[in-house]
Amino acid sequence: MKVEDSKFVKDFIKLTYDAWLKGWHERNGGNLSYRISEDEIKGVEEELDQNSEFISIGVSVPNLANEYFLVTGSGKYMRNVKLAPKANIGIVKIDGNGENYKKVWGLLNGANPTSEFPSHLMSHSVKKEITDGRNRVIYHAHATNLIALTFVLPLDSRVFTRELWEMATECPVIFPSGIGVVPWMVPGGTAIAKETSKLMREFDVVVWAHHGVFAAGETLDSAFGLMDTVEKSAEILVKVLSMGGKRQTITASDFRDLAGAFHVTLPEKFLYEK
Ligand code: 2HA
Ligand code: ZN
Repeated sequence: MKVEDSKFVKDFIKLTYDAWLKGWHERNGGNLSYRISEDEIKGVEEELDQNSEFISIGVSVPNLANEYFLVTGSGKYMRNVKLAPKANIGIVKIDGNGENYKKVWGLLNGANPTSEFPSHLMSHSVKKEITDGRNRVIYHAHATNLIALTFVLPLDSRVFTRELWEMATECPVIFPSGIGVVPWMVPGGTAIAKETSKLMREFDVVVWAHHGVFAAGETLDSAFGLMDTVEKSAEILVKVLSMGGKRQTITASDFRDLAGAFHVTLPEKFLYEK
């Protein structure tokens, strides 16, 4: 099968365009990676070029050895992926040590994987380990309202989680483990990759202060849906704060009732009395 005809590539492209329409991907902002399954890669094997050079990743991810990833290109625009997939996204293969990658499809004209590839791969590494391989997607967006909140709320996971849970009843059910927060750091490097992947042990959503958000998911739909839910909740909070703040809200004891009814575990550290 042609790479561009396979379902995982079509689903990946759909996410990039939906996300552009959301307004989260100005210029080359944001990036996406998908860990391809063995069956999916077998289906497109004939179109892969295994002869390219290995390039250093900059981080070590031994449990991703020999895995294939579909990834957006560095400097590429989400809005252009749909128009010219082969120039804007590509498939890379990790080497047997988890320290180098090579391009096997796409990323035409010398393009490289996203500048945030270290953060993507270190987060994939953690998520693969703790979900028994079920997690396949890491998605970074410049979600407007979440970024705005990082200028106003304390940069504390307990506060972000609790405030965003309060903004829509379904939130604690969609992200019961809460939201991690990384203080401002230089993007694109290994330090922010380490910090993000550490938080990915506990959370599926990690906010980068004054920059954006990382979301993890088993499918492209679930990662996008998670980003969409968290950003919607942030939008409501921005509106509420702009209207002078809450007059009433969902209480800690309401959340305990919700947890019982929906069979989710909500960590008590987020249900503090205010
Ligand atoms: O891809 O979003 O964080 C550009 C970025 C860097
Ligand atoms: Zn970014």
